[in-house]
Order: sequence, then structure tokens, then C-alpha cells
Amino acid sequence: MKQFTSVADAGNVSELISEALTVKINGQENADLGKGKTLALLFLNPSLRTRMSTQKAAYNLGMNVIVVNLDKDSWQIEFEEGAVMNSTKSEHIKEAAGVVSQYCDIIGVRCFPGLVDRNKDYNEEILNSFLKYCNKPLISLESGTRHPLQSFADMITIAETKKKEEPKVVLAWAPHVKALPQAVPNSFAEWAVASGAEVVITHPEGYELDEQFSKGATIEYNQNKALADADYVYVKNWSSFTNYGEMPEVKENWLLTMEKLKLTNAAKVMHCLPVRRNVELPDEILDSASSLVQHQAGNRVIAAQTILKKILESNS
Ligand code: SN0
Repeated sequence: MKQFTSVADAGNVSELISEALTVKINGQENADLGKGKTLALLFLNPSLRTRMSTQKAAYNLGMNVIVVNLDKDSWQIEFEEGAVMNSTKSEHIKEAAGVVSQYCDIIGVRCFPGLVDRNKDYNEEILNSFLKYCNKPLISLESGTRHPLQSFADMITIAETKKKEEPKVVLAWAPHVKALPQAVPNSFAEWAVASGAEVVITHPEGYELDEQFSKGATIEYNQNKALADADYVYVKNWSSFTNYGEMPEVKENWLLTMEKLKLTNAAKVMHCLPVRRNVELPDEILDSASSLVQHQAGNRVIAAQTILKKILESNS
């Protein structure tokens, strides 16, 4: 594996999930694989799980890790080609990427979308600058349009808990107080379809995802209908793709409840975290046996360790 930025880099998804399940059992077997190698984790946005799980995964493989909060601790980076750098940005990605590539063997980058300029976000301008100027394997830690390590961990979680070969998986929009990226739902949809699940996406009018991510899934605007016989409900808020970055008004109540869950096939409820309690999901669900959120977070280590292992194996 040369890079990990989307499901397209994953190869055969079922095989990758099987490999992850093996890593989970024999997690300490490759403790020397990454010896003498350094992982950079570069954050342009906040992180708890991604930072800690990827760092822990690297330690499990014997790697050294350097974490830099590029948004706070470093020079502000200019990504524009040919920019006249006479304002607040002190260092160009060309120099920064060259430096990081000398010090590190694998580079992880988190660069959320700005949610202002759809072309900039959906062309992955920031991630692509890192890909262009870093000459080491790159891992996305959530970019403009995707969060592949999260989706991989979610697929591992479903594989471990599913009671039938092709479970019904419902990606359900939830309310929020601020505009959030489409990266998590985009990524979840493409991974869930690729893993062979029956995927239904339910959201209010105006919250349609880009079709390149929702293709293969059924769109159902009626939340109750979508929930019928669901085996998993993946709850997530996202802002509008069509009215880019906006939050069109929603009249109905989209908050999932224990009452609504009765429509499902005793569905397990998933969320990538962080979750706003009693805004996106109620306490009664998060604190119940239906919730898989801690299980998902645990599998973030397994997802990261599997990807780091595959990259180390193909570059050693
Ligand atoms: C991010 C998102 O893409 O939705 C990261 C999820 C892994 N979530 C947020 O930014 C939540 C922020 C908030 O204030 O609730």
C-alpha cells in the first residue's frame, strides 16, 4: 500500500477487514516492523481519537511518532501556487513538505474542508498539495471529502457484530448546532457499499450527498421508513452539499429516540464521535446497550495499525 486517502486505496475491502481482524488478535506480533521508522501526524484541525489511536497503532509497530498541530504550533502554511507571501502565512507547503519528508517515513495529515468553496474542498486542494510535495507515503486523517480511517474502523465494527451477511445499514442525518463537513458520511457510504451491506441514507430535503459518494445506496427522505428493519443506524450530522456548507431549515424532528429504534431490527447505533449529547443523539441511546460508539473508537487503533502495517510492509 502506497497511500491511504480513500476506499480506492484499500484494495479488496473484505480482505482488508479480515486482515484487521487478524491484527486485532495478533496485535503485538509486529512490534519490530516499524523499528527505526518515524510517523508524522500533522493536524490542521482538532483531534482526540485520530491522534491517540494512530499514535498508539504506530507504537504497537515499534515506530517513533512526531505530532505537530500545524494550525497552532507551527508556521502558517501557504498552499497557493505562485503566492506572493506578504501576509500572515510564513511558509509554503513546498518547503514544509520537503522538510517533513526528510524527517519522517510515513506522513498523516488532517485537513478539514473550509465549507466555503466547494471546488476547493472537493478537489482536495490541501490534501493534494501534501501528496504532490511529500515524497513519503501519505495517510489521510480526514480531508475535505473523506475520513477513511474512521470508515475502516466502522466496517471492522460491523464485521465483528453483524448477525447476517448483508446487514441493512442506515446512515441517518441528525441535527446539530453548527455546519459540519460531509467527509464522515461520504466516506461511510462508500465503504459500506463497497463492503456489501444494504445501505440506506436518510436525511431532510437539501442535505443530499454528492452522488459520487451515495451511489449504490438508496436515498429515503422518510426517516421512519428508512429505519424499518435496520440492523445498524449510523448517526451523523452534515451540512448541505448543494447549498454548500449551509444548514437549510429542517421542520421535522430528526433526533433518533429509543421509541424510533423500535422500528428497527434491534439496531445497533453508531457515531464516529465527538457527539453532542441530546443534540445529535439522546443520553437514553448513548448510555444504552444499543450504542457501539466505544467499540468503534476502540477499532480506530486496529484500523490505523492495519494501514501502517501494510504501508511498512510495502516500503521496507
Ligand atoms: C468533525 C466532522 O467531520 O464532522 C470530525 C468528526 C470525526 N466533527 C466536528 O467537527 C464536530 C464539532 C462539534 O463542535 O461538534
